[in-house]
Amino acid sequence: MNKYLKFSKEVTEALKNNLPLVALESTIISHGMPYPENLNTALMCEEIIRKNGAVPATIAIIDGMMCVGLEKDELIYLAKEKDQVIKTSRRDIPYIVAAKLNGATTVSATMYIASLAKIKVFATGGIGGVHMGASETFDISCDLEELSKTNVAVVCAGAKAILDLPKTLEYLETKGVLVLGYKTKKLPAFYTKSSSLEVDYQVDSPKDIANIMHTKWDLGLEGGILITNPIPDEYSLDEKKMKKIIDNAITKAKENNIKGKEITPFLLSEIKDLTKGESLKANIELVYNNCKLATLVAKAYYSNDEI
Ligand code: PSU
Ligand code: MN
Repeated sequence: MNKYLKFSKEVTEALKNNLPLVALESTIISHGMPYPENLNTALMCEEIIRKNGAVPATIAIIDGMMCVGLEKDELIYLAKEKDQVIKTSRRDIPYIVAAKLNGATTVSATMYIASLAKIKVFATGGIGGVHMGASETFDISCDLEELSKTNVAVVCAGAKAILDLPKTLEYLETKGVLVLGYKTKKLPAFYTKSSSLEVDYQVDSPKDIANIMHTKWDLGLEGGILITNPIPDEYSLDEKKMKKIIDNAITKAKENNIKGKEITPFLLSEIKDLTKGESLKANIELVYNNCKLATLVAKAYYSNDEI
């Protein structure tokens, strides 16, 4: 057992009894949403997973331990003390662990830690990707690299519309990452349920997704699978209106010289203000929707395992 890993009681029990687990990230708690919505969302995500028959494993680094499954006081800490919690991607892990610091894990770090714990399914909001202007800035999220090498299926609502979506899809293709659309052929764009871009394949049931996962890893094809799940119709925001707002937020980020890991949290918070909280509501709902699908996929994957 990895000496830097720590499992919660609930996750320990689940691993012992071979129950389906769903990983959750923590950057979305500390750096993706304001308090108290972040805490309520984190708790509700766990509840949705339990209610639908799997066990939630929220992942973060606390006092240098890579925690798989968090206690309520740890969630409260991540939600409230965001200034003391470092946004942690793959490259940050050794520093945060060695210095015994606290880290909220992004998609890349969460995938990596989930894979150490043998968790195969992970629910999030949107993955990081190729940023607008990347040909100049080189800003490409390491989430995409992680997807190419770590064996975890990630359920998301597509890539955030703050990103360059065509380039993000091209990058995923280069890296051999399979992109599936749940009940859709169009790539969902986070706040909006679709975009003009197409995913590789449409899949219509959790069982089909689980079969593809088993097949990929049985074949020895390393890496993750991206399952894109559109935001439910009733919460989907208007594409044209969002484009304007996102453009304004990106302009403001440039004017303020926001760079590197600060960009995504800055844009999310700007967009929330510009939409008077509408984007936050959409963000919360799409995460819930992803938790539900991830749970069904985890159940299908584990039941297939036993055959
Ligand atoms: N999706 C959200 N909210 C978030 C993020 C994604 O709805 O806060 C976070 C994820 O943790 C993702 C990270 O891995 O943003 C990407 O950051 P960057 O663009 O700096 O790689
Ligand atoms: Mn970046």
